[in-house]
Amino acid sequence: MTTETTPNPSPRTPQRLSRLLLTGAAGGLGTVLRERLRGAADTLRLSDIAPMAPAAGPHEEVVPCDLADKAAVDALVRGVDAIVHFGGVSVERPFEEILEANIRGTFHVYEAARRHGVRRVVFASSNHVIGFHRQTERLDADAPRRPDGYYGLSKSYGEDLATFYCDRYGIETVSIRIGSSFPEPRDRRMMSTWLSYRDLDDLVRRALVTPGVGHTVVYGMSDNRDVWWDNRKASVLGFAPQDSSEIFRDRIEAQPPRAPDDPGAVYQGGAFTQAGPFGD
Ligand code: NAI
Ligand code: 15L
Repeated sequence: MTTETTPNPSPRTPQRLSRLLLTGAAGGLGTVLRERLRGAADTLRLSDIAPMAPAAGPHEEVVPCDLADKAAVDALVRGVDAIVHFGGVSVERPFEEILEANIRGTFHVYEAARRHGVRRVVFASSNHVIGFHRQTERLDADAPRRPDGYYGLSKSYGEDLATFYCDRYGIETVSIRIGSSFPEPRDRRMMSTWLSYRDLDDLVRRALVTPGVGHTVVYGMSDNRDVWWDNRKASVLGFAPQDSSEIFRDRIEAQPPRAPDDPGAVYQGGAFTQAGPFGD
């Protein structure tokens, strides 16, 4: 169910937003988007539980918030037109940590969106929603999910929240199943999963303004040579990545080869499939 229609279609998202909320703004991708989304809205509201540097500049406001705090998230969302939800635990961790930041946190974001009439969310989902699929498989957005840990499960739940809030309240979401978004790929697996910052920026902007997305799931990857994911079901976004991991191939292939049974060579989610258990 990629592009689900909603019984109560939302009004078109305006091309220029008055106030845009970015959660996770102090993180790796938040820092990138803070810079790149400048100008996408009159005011960018930046939020994180971690300290933000630099402090708010022109057309920015900083609102510290723990996503696990429902009342605080409600106040955070008041007055915004759209939400780019990138905050949360971004790696595999014990369930209790994931529960607070990602599961409760994303629920709080959608509840606040409902209460304050926000019509559009861009959700940082992850390839770890489908991480236990093998690298020999080709997946589109309707492929069965195979989360590779508590983290992947939390992103899968986030996608389900997006579907529910679309069907029930007409809040539209683009869930971006981000592959690996770093300055450059770090290993052979990331040659397939890499998403450049330029392509991430383009995808987030499209996700914010494309009308009629319902709940669309899109894989966040650049135009890499060997990919596992098919984005045709997200064609409404018109996303055509500009970058490719190919320019890094020589450097990556100079790394020692992986054993054939190394999870990084077997599963789409790579080493995440082997994280934990925690606290035994
Ligand atoms: P990151 O870990 O650098 O940033 C996440 C931010 O969320 C951090 O600044 C952290 O302080 C904040 N955060 C954590 N718990 C919080 C809480 N309870 N309340 C408020 N803020 C909280 O991660 P990164 O790489 O910037 O990823 C951003 C988003 O994109 C995450 O949701 C991650 O799961 C997702 N993603 C990233 C990928 C990547 O390749 N970088 C791949 C797939 C998904
Ligand atoms: C993710 O979901 C993580 O947030 C990021 O740190 C990377 O590990 C990425 O997936 C990946 O799979 O490479």
